Amino acid sequence: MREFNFDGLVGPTHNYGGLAPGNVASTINEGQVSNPREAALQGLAKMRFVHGLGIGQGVLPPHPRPSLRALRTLGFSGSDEHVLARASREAFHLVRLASSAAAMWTANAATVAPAADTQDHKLHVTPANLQAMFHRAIEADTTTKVLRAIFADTSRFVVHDALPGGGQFADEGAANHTRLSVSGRPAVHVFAWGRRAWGDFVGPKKYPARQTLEASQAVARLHQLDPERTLFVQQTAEGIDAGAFHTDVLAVGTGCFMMLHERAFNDLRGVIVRLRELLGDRFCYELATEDELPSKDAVAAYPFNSQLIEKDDGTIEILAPKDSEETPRAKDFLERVVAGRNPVTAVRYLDVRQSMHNGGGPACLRLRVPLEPEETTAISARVFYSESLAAELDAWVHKHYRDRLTPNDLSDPLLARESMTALDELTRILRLGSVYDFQT
Ligand code: SUG
Repeated sequence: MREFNFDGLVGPTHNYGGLAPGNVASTINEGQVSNPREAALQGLAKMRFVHGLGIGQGVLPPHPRPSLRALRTLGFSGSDEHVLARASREAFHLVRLASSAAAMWTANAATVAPAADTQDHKLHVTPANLQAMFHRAIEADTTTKVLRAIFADTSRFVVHDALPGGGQFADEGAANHTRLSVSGRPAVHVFAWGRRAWGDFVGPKKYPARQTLEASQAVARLHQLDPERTLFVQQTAEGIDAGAFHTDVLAVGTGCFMMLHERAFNDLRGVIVRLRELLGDRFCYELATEDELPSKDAVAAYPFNSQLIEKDDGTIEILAPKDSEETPRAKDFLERVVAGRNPVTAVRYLDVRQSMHNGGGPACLRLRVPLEPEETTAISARVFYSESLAAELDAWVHKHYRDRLTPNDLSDPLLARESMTALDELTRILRLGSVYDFQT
């Protein structure tokens, strides 16, 4: 089995809408001028880098934005130009919501369980409903279509419907899920949640908790995971209130290793003890205390939103955002991890600043999909990274993307048209067929 990181290509409307309360970067950077071309190229550079390390790399396409379909469902009608003009005049904030390129953070696209872990030995994927926020909830339909176009072989893959609506089943996908494994033992799945729909809990006071326990439990059931090896842990209220809206802001894990902040989970000691029981002594972790690395710095610099790159020899390299290199406490922590008794041998820093300014680091930008060799060959869409695909995507970005976008530009009907033209062409490059509403 080999893990593929499916990165989201940043869309042509990438902008700073200030749309996500509880996501500090999104709030701070509201209204800034964005550079969609640079954002997309930073994403492609990350894919090239990871692929160069010998790691499986895939790509997921952006969604049509502004979503004229979303605006139509809200009562704006007529031609595309009419819809956009009237919505801009009467309810510009809805245009902003319908224009977010947030589908780029594919850690929120879905939760995945590899065939090795499921009862029916198929790979299970549940697209996230992203109920917590409108600008993200509109992703689920297209995500489902795209994932079904890629994981089309129903003898091997099950792409479920997103969980049904209602805030009780709010699901944010893999950003709240970690799969851990050591050779010789079945894997363990850790699902984290921020609130529960039924039953008491102590939640955050300042910012919203997005994922519900009930959603996590439903995904685990759909994926036919072994209940004995599935943990449901609560994100701390303090962590969410510090800006850790998803678990992957304060914790990351792969194989036998986890790197986490003490404000990641409630009952942290209990969680560690249970992981040791299930995974044995080879499980190891590095923990940052609030003293060593204040959660404020962790949220600003995203050291836990690193990708952990597992090499064939079992060693791990940390792929951290450049912002962590520039934040002394975050950098010191990462260097301590490299020096520690664990499989980590190096940290490398990457510039994904366009994404970071909206609260999305390296780990947010990718969906992990562990695939068997036969599963890889069963996928006919051209979504696996190669130098020739990268060169085409690079040229495609240069051809279609603007290098400057202000909030007011979102009302420009030409931008909507450019975005549709670009995405239509992209589905041909990626051999996805028709997956967008404007194509049907
Ligand atoms: O849902 N930002 C995204 C960032 C998602 C990061 N993903 C993970 N942690 N896995 C969010 O908060 C901001 C959009 C704006 O403000 O324009 C936004 O939606």
